[in-house]
Amino acid sequence: MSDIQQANATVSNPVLPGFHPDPSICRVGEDYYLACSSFEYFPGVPVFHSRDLVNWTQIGNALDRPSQLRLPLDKPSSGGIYAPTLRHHDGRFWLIVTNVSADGNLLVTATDPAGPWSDPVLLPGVPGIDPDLAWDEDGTCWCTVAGVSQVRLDPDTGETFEPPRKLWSGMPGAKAPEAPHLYRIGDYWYLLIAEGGTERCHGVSIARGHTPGGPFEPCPANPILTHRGTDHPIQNTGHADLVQAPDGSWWMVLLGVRPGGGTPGWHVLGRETFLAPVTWVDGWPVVGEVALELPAPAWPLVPGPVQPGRDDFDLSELRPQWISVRDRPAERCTTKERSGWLTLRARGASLDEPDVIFVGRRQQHLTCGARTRIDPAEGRGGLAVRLDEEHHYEIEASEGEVRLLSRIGPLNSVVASRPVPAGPVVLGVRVSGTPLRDARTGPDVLTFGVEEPDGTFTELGTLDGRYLSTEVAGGFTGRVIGMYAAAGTVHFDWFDYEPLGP
Ligand code: 6LW
Repeated sequence: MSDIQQANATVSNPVLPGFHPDPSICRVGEDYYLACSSFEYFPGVPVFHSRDLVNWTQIGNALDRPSQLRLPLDKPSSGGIYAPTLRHHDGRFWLIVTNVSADGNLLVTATDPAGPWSDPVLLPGVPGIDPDLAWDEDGTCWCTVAGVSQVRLDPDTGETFEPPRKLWSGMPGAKAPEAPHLYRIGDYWYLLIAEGGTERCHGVSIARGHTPGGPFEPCPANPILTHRGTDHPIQNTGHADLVQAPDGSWWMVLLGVRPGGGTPGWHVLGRETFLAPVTWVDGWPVVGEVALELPAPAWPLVPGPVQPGRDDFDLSELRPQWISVRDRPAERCTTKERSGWLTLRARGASLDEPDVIFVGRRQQHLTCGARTRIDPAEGRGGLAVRLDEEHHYEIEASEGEVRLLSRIGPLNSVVASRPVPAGPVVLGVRVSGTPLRDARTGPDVLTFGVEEPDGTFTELGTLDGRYLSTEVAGGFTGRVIGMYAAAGTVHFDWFDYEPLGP
């Protein structure tokens, strides 16, 4: 690319679309690594790699063994894993995170961020959520958590050296001072936090001091980032982390949402990871616009490997983007039983159950399609769009019949059904935008159907997408589209995901 082309080029935000909240980033040489929250899903804490801050490839999940990630069945969705901090120190990657459903704060390490990551060191002396790790010049490790408070700890053993001590906590009276990250930059220690809560009032503020424990002087321009009270297409901006590029420029990764429809606006993809440029004025960071299109960075872009739209299930292990609800027992979920197929063996009897056998991937685009070819000869299962146990739509096949099912809060419905010939059948869902009719127009619609042998798509029904949004369902996640078993054993030949827009 010539310099002129590069100067005029833009790149798209979010850089990690779909349910990828609470991003934490670090750089090692020319390589960037980023980790996100994962809540009730197993494996947990997706880890990504990039060479340019724009193109990200998932290289693994930090918590991918049951010994690292306990997600008990009696703990609700949107529990589990909250807000990691990822750092590189002393030749190792360090990831500190909270499991609100089981173990509290814990720390894992790896020499290769693609894994394997260690078994967890538990941190009973670290209170609360959103733990951060920072090391000072003499090697002391400082752990700062939401609230905002701080303890010194030994990251190898998890031992803490004092009771938590309260620090600067943002604007007095503001809700939810959280997501602290502490950095040594130039002459100061900077304490970056989120405040206002992860909803429409979310924002980012910063303070600085001469020692990692403060006292801290707040930035006169706080909040340094917020979209509260604006009609910006990206809302809820907050929970940020800073990184410096090799050329000396600074960048912020943060979470935001893209609400759709009328009032109050519904976001369906969860909280996504956005990128923004940062400059420094008078020793304070100034955040550039968090826009859907950003001026491209000043270096050549390095797209990662092309992600195939179709998974043929021809590998012995599932690719890292596939996630399950709470656990994934090998005897119930395997590509080793029928070559080139994913086999799911039912446990929970439907997606209403916390122990449903489900394998899905994040919906990453506002408009998209997904299809799968299922063989239901020995059971019943299908293709689902899941927000949580109480909010999901699915098209379900059993031998000779296909049904469209919806669960919205306490209401379960069979929306439609039709006979199908015996044998494997292709199930599909298309997510489309809706023209704004009036203030009550929802964000999108989901059309489910069956693909005929000649490739035509026969619709079974279209459902309003608002019921699979965070504003309706609550919680911290976003839509996940995938395959599940409801009875007996079902086999899936392939799964296609196709973006149809941003
Ligand atoms: C996370 C907190 C937040 O712990 O939401 O937006 C919580 N920020 O920092 C769950 O993601």
